[in-house]
Amino acid sequence: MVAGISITTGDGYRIITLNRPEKLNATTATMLRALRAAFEDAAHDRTCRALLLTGAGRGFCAGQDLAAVNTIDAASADLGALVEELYNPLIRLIRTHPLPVVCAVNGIAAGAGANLALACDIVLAGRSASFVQAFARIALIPDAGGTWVLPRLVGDARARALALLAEKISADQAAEWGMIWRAVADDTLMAEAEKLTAYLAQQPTATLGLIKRALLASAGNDLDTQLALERDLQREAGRSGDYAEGARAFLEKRPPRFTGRV
Ligand code: LHQ
Repeated sequence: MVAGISITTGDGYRIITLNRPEKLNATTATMLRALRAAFEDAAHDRTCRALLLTGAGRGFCAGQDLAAVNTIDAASADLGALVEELYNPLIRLIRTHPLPVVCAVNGIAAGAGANLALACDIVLAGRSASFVQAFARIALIPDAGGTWVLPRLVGDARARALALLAEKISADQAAEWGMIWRAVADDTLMAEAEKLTAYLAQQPTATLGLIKRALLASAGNDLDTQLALERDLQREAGRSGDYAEGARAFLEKRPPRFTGRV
């Protein structure tokens, strides 16, 4: 374990666990730096083809550790600097990460903890987990990408109510609204999340990275720009050994053996 996170390795994937359970994995600067290093390191490991993010204990992440920020002299505390240094690079890194990132939300995901989960590619949550945009309760605005991702996931009306009321919603409600991929039984969460991550690790992961790029760009592109991007990325995908293997395996009626390289 390093600085509040732990990393374990599976067959072709890594599990990154927020590991400060006594504080519901509330994030400190050292933890956020370690988290960023873990994502960066995985991007450079050719044997790692998928990532799983989860939390230890009864919570996923309660957001920023409020005891670690200056609440006594709020006027002199620059929370913008904290966001810029610790959260923004991490959210950018996950969204642009070349590997698929699964998140297993094992309990409460609050504030920046909720938005950290929502930055991941495929989010599963245990039925007893919940999500709360807790920021307004302490007179802050949703950060860690919350104001960007929420309206895109659940639509403007729900995003507004979630952010302004700071009401907790259940995993089932989050799944019903399309905020997350699926809510599953608590006792099967980790097994299901790991199975999904192991599956992704055997897929054409370089192409999955291109899919992530296209989806991210679509948020700011008009149709013509997006069609041009699809053309360029499809050209890249079509030159990969994995495409040749995928098409060959289909024609030979056998399962493909992907390498995850372009
Ligand atoms: C905590 C925290 C926490 C410290 C639980 N900090 N200790 C903010 C500022 C700066 C710049 C960047 O951006 C941000 C972004 C943000 O994330 S702001 C939003 C921060 N998060 C929150 O406001 C949530 C605060 N936590 C809660 O409302 C509750 O703890 C929830 C609803 C998450 C869980 O409630 P319970 O299940 O009743 O657990 P608990 O409250 O008893 O918490 C367990 C322990 O964890 C407790 O410590 P203790 O020593 O008393 O046992 C809490 O103090 C501690 N903890 N969240 N964010």
